[in-house]
Amino acid sequence: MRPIARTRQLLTEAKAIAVLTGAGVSAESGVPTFRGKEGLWRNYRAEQLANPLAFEYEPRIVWEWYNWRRELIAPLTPNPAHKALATLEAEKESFILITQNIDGLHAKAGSRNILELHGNIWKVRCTECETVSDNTEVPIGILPHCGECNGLLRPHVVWFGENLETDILDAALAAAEACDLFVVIGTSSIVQPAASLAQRAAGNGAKVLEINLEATPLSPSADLSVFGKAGEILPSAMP
Ligand code: BV8
Ligand code: ZN
Repeated sequence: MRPIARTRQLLTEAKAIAVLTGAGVSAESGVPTFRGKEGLWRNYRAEQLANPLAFEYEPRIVWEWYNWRRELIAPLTPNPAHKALATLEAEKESFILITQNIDGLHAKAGSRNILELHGNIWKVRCTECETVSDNTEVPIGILPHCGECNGLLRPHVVWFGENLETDILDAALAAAEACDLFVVIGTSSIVQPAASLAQRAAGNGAKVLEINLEATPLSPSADLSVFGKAGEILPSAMP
């Protein structure tokens, strides 16, 4: 059976769907991916800036990077892949969207049941009193401070070497175990623990469907890998 028809069959037959998305699902909206050539900023790699030590020693550079990303992302809109996932959620009795992305485009597209594994670029957290608040300023002041205690604010995202929020990770693990179809879209399946969710689902009897521009370490074990643009494949494979 042709890959798109097989994809449609899997999405139709599944009772409980869990989806994991990565930067590739926002690529067609204009958001640069991490490991693509445009993933560089002033010759830094994401791993060099998205880490607590960089923020401790160079908070100004880290905030400049996030500011650059906020200014780039603010005018962007959801693409057909985001919209197809919001439609699928409305149609399926059980659906959960787990995303590694921090751009907020899934919510903008109308998705509701979302787990943001790595946080959200439009939220900030006080490094002193831990208060989390929405902050959609574009541009944001380079060293923003807390209105409550004047502590230095940081992006409310998970950096390399930092643990994910326990309740969010637990919910993602539970979703992977409970689903009968786990769909992995637009991720290089390298970053842990997100990259282990598909195996967790397969270990509990779920089928694994991958939609990605290129092969990844997940591809050999997936039940089906469909290679191409998520914004083209998903809308054409809707139930
Ligand atoms: C943790 C938020 C426990 C910030 C991100 C050594 C020391 C310390 C840690 C580690 C270590 N070795 C391993 C680790 C663990 C580490 C890790 O996994 N490292 C990797 C690099 C090996 N993980 C962690 O540190 C995690 N925490 O493990 O805690 C711990 C504690 C202490 C010490 C050890 C362990 C925290 C990970 C979260 C990091 N934060 N982002 C920010 O965004 O600023 S990760 C970042 O990568 C983004 O969230 C991104 O989503 C994520 C994954 O990248 P992808 O989404 O997959 O993007 P990528 O560009 O890679 O791929 C895009 C794909 O899409 C490509 O395949 C492309 O072909 C495809 N594509 C492109 N266009 C399209 C498309 N597909 C379809 N359609 C298209 N149009
Ligand atoms: Zn504070």
